[in-house]
Amino acid sequence: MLRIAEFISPTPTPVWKLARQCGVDLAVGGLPFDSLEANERVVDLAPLTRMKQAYEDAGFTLEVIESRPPLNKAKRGLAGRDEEIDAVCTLLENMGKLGIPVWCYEWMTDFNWLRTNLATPSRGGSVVTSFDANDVPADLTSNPPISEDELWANLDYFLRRTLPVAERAGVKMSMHPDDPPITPIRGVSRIMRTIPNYHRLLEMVPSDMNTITLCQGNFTLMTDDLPAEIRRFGKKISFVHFRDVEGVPTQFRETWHDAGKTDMLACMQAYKDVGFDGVLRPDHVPTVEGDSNSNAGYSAFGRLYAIGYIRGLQEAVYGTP
Ligand SMILES: [Mn+2]
Repeated sequence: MLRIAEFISPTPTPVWKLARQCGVDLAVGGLPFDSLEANERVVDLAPLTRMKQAYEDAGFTLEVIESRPPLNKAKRGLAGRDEEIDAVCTLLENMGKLGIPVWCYEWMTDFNWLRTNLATPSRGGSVVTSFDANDVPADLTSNPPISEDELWANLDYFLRRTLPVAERAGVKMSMHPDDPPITPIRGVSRIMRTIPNYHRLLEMVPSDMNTITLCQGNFTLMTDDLPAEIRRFGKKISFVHFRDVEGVPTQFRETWHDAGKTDMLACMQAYKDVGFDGVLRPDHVPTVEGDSNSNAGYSAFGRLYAIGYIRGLQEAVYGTP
């Protein structure tokens, strides 16, 4: 069954109450970077246990961890990558012990999601994030270029070490797409940016734990028929980011959930048709009147509209509970 979750940061914010007030009691969590005691790492069992307990004390079940320990050496194939991969293996083992079923990771080297404007005007004076390839800073990274072939080889190496651990732990590794889905950016190649590349990921190391995060904002820039692609990926989808955009991969802006290029109702129907069994969370939201844009895409009030809109789609497709 599709279930609605929210991103709940490990350190309490007003969203901890707002989400519950909207009827959301499933958390997509981070890692306990801000609550470590001496000699602890974020992948260790004790801080993960405390984090999970804090979510539960607030009424949330922790369904997904959507944060990563350092992985750039692994992505670049540098000395020290085995230590980074060992840390991921420890994380997966501990998630298994704690019954947290999905780890959302990504293969974006050097920098994560990238926008060139964090306050682009949207409906009624709200603001959204946007990207224009012409505006990417020249000094985005000081690292040398890296090729797509290298990224594939390093990903293969990573998956062959981690997926057997994930299988023993019963934790699904869920690959989030590159955002924006273009390559290269200032010499840094990106590979998780097309639908054929995603099928290559799934085929290179076959495993029930080798799964994907269907982040609609990125996937809808890879196709004009997202519902059809959702049906093709089917059971390989373990986690959904629900959001929308308008534009093309090199030049786009995010939109309100009801105002982008994608047929969101048809997507919801596709998840039902493939028997998606996992959590879906609103991804980036507009920043609205009276709210802060200091964490663009993750403002509190914008999520209320998103949750309500998604709940409506869910009831339209799945029926009222
Ligand atoms: Mn996403």
